[in-house]
Amino acid sequence: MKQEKMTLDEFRLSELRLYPNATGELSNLLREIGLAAKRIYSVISRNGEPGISDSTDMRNTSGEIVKPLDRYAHQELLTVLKHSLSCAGIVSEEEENILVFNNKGNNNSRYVVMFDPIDGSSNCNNCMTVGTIFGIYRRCTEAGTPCSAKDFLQTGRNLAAAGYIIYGVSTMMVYATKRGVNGFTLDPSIGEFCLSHPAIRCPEAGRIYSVNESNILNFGSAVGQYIKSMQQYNLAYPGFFTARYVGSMVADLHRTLLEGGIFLYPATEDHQDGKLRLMYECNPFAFIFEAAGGMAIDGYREILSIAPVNIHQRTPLFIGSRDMVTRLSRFIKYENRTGSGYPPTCST
Ligand code: AHM
Ligand code: MG
Repeated sequence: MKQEKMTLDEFRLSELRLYPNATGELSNLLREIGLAAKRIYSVISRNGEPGISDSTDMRNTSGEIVKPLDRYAHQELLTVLKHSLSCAGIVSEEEENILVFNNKGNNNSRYVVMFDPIDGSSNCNNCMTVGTIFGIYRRCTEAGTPCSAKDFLQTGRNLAAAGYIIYGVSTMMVYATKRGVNGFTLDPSIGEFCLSHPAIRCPEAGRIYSVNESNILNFGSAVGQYIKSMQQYNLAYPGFFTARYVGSMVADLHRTLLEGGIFLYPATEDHQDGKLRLMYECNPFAFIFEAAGGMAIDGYREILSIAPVNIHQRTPLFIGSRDMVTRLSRFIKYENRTGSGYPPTCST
């Protein structure tokens, strides 16, 4: 008889048995995030839910377009996390300030959660892949009190868990703890995420680069030279490197995690900090990639070592297979040392 795959809950229970003192709060959080994801998936898969696709777009405090689906997903995550009593407060891309769940039950929780409810939402209307990204911190303030900014403004290194949900051809939840990275595919027939990708490792070597190449002339010369060096390599070895860019970070990074490669979102002349957000986009992915053997830097430092000062701050991001990120960082170091671009024909 065919062996049924373990559900997310069964998997968490099997992990909990290894830690007799664990409270199960982290497992509750993952279950609740999974529940919100199923509700979001249900709306996305119907693509045309009245009041979601029809409403007018708004703008957030950074002037970016907020789609009705962004608001819906934000509200679903907020509600499940508040009800779960395992979360003391949240930070969301869609909310300017920290939301403190200041009541007795939530104050007793040891965790806070940061999330981007729908990443890549500009792709929604085109039926393309989008995702949800989350990071979970253990509080540094005392349980029993309301959480505060201190609990959120921790380096990514302190994350207890981080993950994403990808709403694509199938819907998957991938999450990492320091123990490793596991992927669960939603089985709509039973409404459960089931273990489909155990112990994910990011291939050490990659051949796919993922970048919005239309901006290449605005990137620093090291990043531009790095990209050109791969194109020149292809003159001698056609097809060795290839480019893929969905424009939905969750989709581009899911592929990079499973197949290897590098994803680049550099600074440009007019956006010195890049576009992507440190706390709920870059840190969660940096944590996942490191747990899977990959690497994530801002060009100079490991993403996970950046001390945050603002919950919505941005950072350049270079992330993926260790060999590709390491090679890019050599281009950047060379440029810093000499003030000129790395000779693209230089051996790695
Ligand atoms: P969002 O959170 O507002 O959707 O923005 C983040 C998205 C990422 O998913 C994606 O990698 C990037 O923006 C694409 O930006 P660009 O269009 O500049 O290439
Ligand atoms: Mg985003």
